[in-house]
Amino acid sequence: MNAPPPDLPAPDTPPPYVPPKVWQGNRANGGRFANINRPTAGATHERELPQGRHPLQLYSLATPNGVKVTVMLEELLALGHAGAEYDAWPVRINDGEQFGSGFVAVNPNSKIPALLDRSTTPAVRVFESGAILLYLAEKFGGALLPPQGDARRAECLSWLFWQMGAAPYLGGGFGHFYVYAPQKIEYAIDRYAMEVKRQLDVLDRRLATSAYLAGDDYTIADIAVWPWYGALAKGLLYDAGEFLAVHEYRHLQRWTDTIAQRPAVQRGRRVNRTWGQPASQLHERHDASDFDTRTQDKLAVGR
Ligand SMILES: N[C@@H](CCC(=O)N[C@@H](CS)C(=O)NCC(=O)O)C(=O)O
Repeated sequence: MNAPPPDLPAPDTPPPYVPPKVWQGNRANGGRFANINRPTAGATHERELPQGRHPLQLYSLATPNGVKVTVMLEELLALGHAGAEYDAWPVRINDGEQFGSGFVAVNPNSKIPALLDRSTTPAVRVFESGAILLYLAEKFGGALLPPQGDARRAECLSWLFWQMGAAPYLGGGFGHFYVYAPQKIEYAIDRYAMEVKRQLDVLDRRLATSAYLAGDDYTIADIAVWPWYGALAKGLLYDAGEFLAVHEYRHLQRWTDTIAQRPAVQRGRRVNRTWGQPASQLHERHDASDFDTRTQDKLAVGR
């Protein structure tokens, strides 16, 4: 068979996309989250949020962004801050629950996690996981945050904000094009794989000279970075461990393993988790005893 002449595209090459003058959107683009993605903000339906008995109400899901906050709350409780007791409610983002009026009132950006602190009047809403970590650290006497005026605080906040800026390249960039996009686009996968490898190297070099990101102590910077880059380092995100050769980042591996052993981390990972092993799923958390009695495996026995 003759090869096509060099100036014609191969038969299975889609025609090049020419953007129109004004973007219209194409809801049937086949992407994984096409049913919840939309170009406008605000509520799509009326729905009140549930409220429990504790001052802190968390509306979340056990994605990397959600896990940051449940780990933080479990760490605060482990440090003896009884005021950090919380009710955690799952928000099923694949079903569009983040667009309910109650949720939008707590987070106008319609993304988990969102926190409502009812210990003050009026109640305080906090959204964006980094802001929630900082809010909780300050609320509980500077827990897991180096003191004001100490150079380690600047280092901690630098890594905290690094995570906020970096992770969208990992999730929205690499993860999206490597796993979720309807077609594998070499240009996009290459671009974001390169950036994610660079980020892994940034972390690895820092952790070669420092036990934790801000120095000798575990802080909110580690709590923010671990759910994303620790999971990636263990091949748990996007099934991309081999593709990104994550085993090469050995200081990152050491840090990831150390943090994974913390009991508060092991508890926090299970809160608002609605997939995976039944024993790893605690859909709602209202009390410390729920870890022993209300995971999905335990509830199944009682049914
Ligand atoms: N920068 C935000 C990102 C939050 C975020 O992207 N949350 C995702 C889940 S991990 C979400 O709620 N997605 C639902 C949507 O985009 O509609 C944060 O750190 O809190």
